Amino acid sequence: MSMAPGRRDLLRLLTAAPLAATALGTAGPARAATAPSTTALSATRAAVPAVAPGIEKPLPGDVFTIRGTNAETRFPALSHTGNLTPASLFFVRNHTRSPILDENDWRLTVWGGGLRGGPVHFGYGELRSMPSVTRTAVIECAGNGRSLFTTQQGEEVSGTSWTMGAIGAARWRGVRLRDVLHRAGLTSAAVDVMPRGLDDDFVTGGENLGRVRRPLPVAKALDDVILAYEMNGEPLPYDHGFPVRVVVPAWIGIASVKWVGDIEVSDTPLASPWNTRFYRLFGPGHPPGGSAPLTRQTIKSALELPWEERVPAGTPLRLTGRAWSAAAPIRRVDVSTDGGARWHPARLHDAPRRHGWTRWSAEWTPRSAGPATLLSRATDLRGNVQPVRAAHNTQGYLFDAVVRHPVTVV
Ligand SMILES: Nc1nc2c(c(=O)[nH]1)N[C@H]1C(S)=C(S)[C@@H](COP(=O)(O)O)O[C@H]1N2
Ligand SMILES: [Mo]
Repeated sequence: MSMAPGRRDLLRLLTAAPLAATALGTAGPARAATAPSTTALSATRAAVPAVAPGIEKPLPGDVFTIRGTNAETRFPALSHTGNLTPASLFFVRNHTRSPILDENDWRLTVWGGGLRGGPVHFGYGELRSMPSVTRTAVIECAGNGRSLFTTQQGEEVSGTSWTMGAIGAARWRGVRLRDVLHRAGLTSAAVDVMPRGLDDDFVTGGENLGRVRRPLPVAKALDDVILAYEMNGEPLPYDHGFPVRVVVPAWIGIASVKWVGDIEVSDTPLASPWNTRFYRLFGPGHPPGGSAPLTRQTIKSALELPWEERVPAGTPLRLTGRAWSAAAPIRRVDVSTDGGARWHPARLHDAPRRHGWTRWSAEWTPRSAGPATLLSRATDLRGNVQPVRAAHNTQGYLFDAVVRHPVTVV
């Protein structure tokens, strides 16, 4: 089912010639040799394209911070965007590298003991001809905000040092996973389904964990999950799962498997390293074997302002940002410009909505020169409010605390 490496590299050359250099493991002359600083955001930054091994799309330095095989969206870059994140600004989280697949060679195999028979195959054209749905959903990494466990709470965590930009919102079009499962002969005995990506095996610490895959309970699979082939009205870009990815609304990003090649449907519970070792809460305060596998994302808000921005005293400033919650639409956002002593309601620019984010703004005239700390605190319609502190866990998942954003008034 997967293509031989030679063929894949050839396709890569043919379809993405100017960007193929990283895929072949050589430094291409057209690409910058060094990535920009991966430290805190800074107001002065050249728009130098950076290189992340295995990412196909351009990664301008004023839009992305490269973190290993991943690219984080700089929050200030979102201030020019609306409710949807253009694919060119959407963060990329790759365990290995983006495979370049050909939709004509691609097919989806659905198999396992939870089906009447099988395996059953679906071609790209076949999926495209099935009834489609379009829905807005954010994809947000479970580790979004992870670095703040350390910088804000003084706690040690492992994993990619995201700030707040491992998130994007898009309009996804595709078929309901439910329809595909029913066509494949789903039985009432099925308990878990496990989509698996066609990207390379993930090798960590010398151990091969196989291809990215994570079980999904049948109840969620039959609810609102889609097999998406379009993002914001265009075919999926290579980096975001072309030709087809899973989109699991409200759940942590790992559930939304990119480049899906097969889906196991099982009548017994399934396991993979992505629901046993990773994506549970470990550490003091959590059960010895870790919490239950993580499902839903949490609540957050962030300013579209460079970290440690210098702002002039006496000049009115419009602070803008975004807030989002996987549990319910955002009801309010409060802002403090004095380190959390006094709070004022921000103005919301989007009607309360499920599965998207809410833009907000607040006016501020900085008074006295010196360091200041800006905070925003989101509340959703279920009454979830961002706490002062996020619950520590060794892998730094589900950071939800109010972010303390440093600026200097000059
Ligand atoms: N096949 C495959 N699917 C994957 C991943 C991956 O590395 N391989 N990364 C996951 C993780 S951890 C996240 S957060 C999201 C990121 O989606 P994006 O790169 O489109 O933003 O994809 C998920 N799906
Ligand atoms: Mo992730």
